[in-house]
Amino acid sequence: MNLNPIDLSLYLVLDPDLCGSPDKIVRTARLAAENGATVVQLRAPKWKKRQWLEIALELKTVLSPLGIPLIINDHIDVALAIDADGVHIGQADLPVAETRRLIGPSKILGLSVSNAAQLAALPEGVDYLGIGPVYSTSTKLDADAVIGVLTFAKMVASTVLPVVAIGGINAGNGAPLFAAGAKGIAVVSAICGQNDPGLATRNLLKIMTFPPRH
Ligand code: TZP
Repeated sequence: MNLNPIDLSLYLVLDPDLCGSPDKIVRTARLAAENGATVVQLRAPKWKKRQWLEIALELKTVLSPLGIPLIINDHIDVALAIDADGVHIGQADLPVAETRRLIGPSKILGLSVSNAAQLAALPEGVDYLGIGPVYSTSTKLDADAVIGVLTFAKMVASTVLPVVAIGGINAGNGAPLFAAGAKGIAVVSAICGQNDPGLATRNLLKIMTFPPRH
C-alpha cells in the first residue's frame, strides 16, 4: 500500500491514437503536467513492449522533475523496468494480489471498476479506484456500460478508497463528479489530441470544486 497518497484531481490518461506520434505523446504529457495535471498514466493497448519501454522512459524523464507520478497501464514489467510510480490494472489483467506481490508495497496500484459487483469483490492492496465510464465515450471501444453520476456517487459512497471518475469527462460535464465524491477526474480526449493541451488542462482545472470536509 502506497503511504503517500497521490493527488488524483486531474488524471491524464495518455492514448497514442489520440495524441498522435510518440513525440506528441511526450509533448502532451509535458504540457498537461506544466499546466496542472496531477498524475499521468500511459495506456497503449496496441503497443509492443519495446515501444512501451522507450516512451515510458521518456515520459518519466519529463514528469519526474515536475513531481508528477507516472502510472503504467497493465504492464507490470514495464513499470518495474523504468521504476515508474505505479501500475493501473483492469478487471481482466493480472489480479490485484499478484500485481501487488510483483510491484512491492510502495508503488501505487490503481484498479478499474465499472459496477457494484466488482466494487463489492474488491481485494486488499489497491490504493485508488478508477470508476466509470460515467459518461459515454468513444475513446475506449470496449468500455463497459455507462453508469451515470448517480450510480457513480453511490459507488463512491460504498468504498473507503479514493476514487477517480473516468469516461467522457470534459470541462463541461466534470463538475458534478466532484460533488459526487470523486477525488479527481481522469480524462483522455479532453486533453489528448486537443490543439492546445496546456489550455485544455487549465480549462479542466477551473471546474474543480471539492465539497467541504465535515
Ligand atoms: N476507461 C474507461 S472509459 C475510458 C477508459 C480508459 C476512456 C476515457 O476516455 P475519454 O476520452 O476521457 O472519454
